[in-house]
Formats: sequence, C-alpha cells, structure tokens
Amino acid sequence: KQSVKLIAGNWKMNGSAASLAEIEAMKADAAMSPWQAEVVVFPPAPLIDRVSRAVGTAPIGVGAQDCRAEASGAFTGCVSAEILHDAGARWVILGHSERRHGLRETDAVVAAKVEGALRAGLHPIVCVGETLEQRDAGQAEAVVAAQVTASLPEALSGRDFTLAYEPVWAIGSGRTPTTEEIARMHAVIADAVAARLGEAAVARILYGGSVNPTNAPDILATPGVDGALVGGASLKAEDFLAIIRAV
Ligand code: G2H
Repeated sequence: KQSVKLIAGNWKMNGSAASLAEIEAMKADAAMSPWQAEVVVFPPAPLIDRVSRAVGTAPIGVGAQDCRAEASGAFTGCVSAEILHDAGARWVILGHSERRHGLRETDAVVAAKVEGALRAGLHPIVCVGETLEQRDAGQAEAVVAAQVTASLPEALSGRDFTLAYEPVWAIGSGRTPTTEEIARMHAVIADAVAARLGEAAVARILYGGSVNPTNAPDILATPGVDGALVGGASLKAEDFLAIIRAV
C-alpha cells in the first residue's frame, strides 16, 4: 500500500477559465515548500486540457469526473477514457453518488467504466457509500461491501487503484461520520477488496463528504484513511491548500 496520502479535489459542475487562477495559487504554494500529499484536481471535462497545460510540471495531477466505458462510437454527449487521456487526464472518478443516484448508474456500469479507464491508462477512483436510510436501517456496512464487490472488475487484480468512501448523507451537507465510524467502514472496505481481488490488491481508500480545513486533520489522521476526496472545499485554493497542508 502506498503510504503517501492522496488529496483529490472534485470540482463537480463548477469552474471556468477563471479557475486557472486557483491552479496558479496552488503552484505558487507547492513551489514555496513541498507538499506531503499527492494532489489531483478534477475539473469539468472541457477544462481538462487548459488545466493540464496550466499545471505544467507542477506536482498536481489532473483527472475527469466520469467517463463512458466504450473507447469510441456513436454515444452523443459522452466522453471516453481515451478522449480524456488525450486531453491530459491521468485519473478518473467513477461511480460518484451523484451519478449512481442522480443518473442511476449501477455497480455493473461502474465496473465497465473502470475497465475502460484501465484500458486507456487512467487511474480510477471508485466511489461507494450508503444513504441515510440504509445507515439508519443498520445496513451501511453490508451495502458498502456489496458495492465494492460489484463495482471492482477482475481487471483490477494487481493494479494500483483508489476507492473513496463517501456516505451519501455526508456529501455537501456539512455532516460527517465520527472518525470511529470512518475507521470501521474503511476496514470493511479493505476486507471487501481483499475478498474480491486477493490480499495483494493495492488500493488506497479515501474519505469523502464535507471534508473542510477544520475537520481534515482528524479525518486524515484516522486509521485506514489514505486521503480525502474533497468537493466544495476544493473550489477555493486557500481552503484546498489548507487541507493539503493538513497531511
Ligand atoms: C462528496 C464530496 C466530493 P463535498 O461528493 O466528492 O463533496 O466535499 O462537497 O461533500
């Protein structure tokens, strides 16, 4: 398992050419003193090329928030992992709950997209997480373990990949699980990965859902937490940098 923590900034459907100023601020910060974390930003697809160029040789990875499973074809409005790679992306978030729930993406669709990502040379971050209803019903661990099992294709065996535990009720809500709850769920996820892909699987497990500069130090110090997937707080360089510096 890689010991370097990963801080991922999911811009969601936010950002514009003006966001390149945030990249410049991040580059200036990284140049001042080296970050202890690996850092990746996930702008909307049309900005990937410009953000990649703006990053240049700075230690900031660039990724996409989704891709289609197929490499090319008659899929109006969709973008493949190959097209994203060509635009400069090296990472891709797959199965985010806003796609699973809002756009009815199933585990099988997510698994096919992971295969597409691997085919194109993108590093996948696969998201899993329970709803509040499922947590209240005592099903959180079973639901998340089942999502892990069904969302990870065999092709990930022996590959370096990332999972993100994002409880749906913690996303953009300002609420977070306790660090004990996070630690327990990350252990459940690690077990599910080992059961699915074997003990040699190399997965980093991020926590995501209302991570901010205030709660980041405790969350990032929680056993089993290999980094954070940050949404709202990744939009302002000042906040995102504070989270990076919390590692
Ligand atoms: C969860 C997270 C990033 P936020 O969706 O994926 O967003 O930090 O705004 O809760």
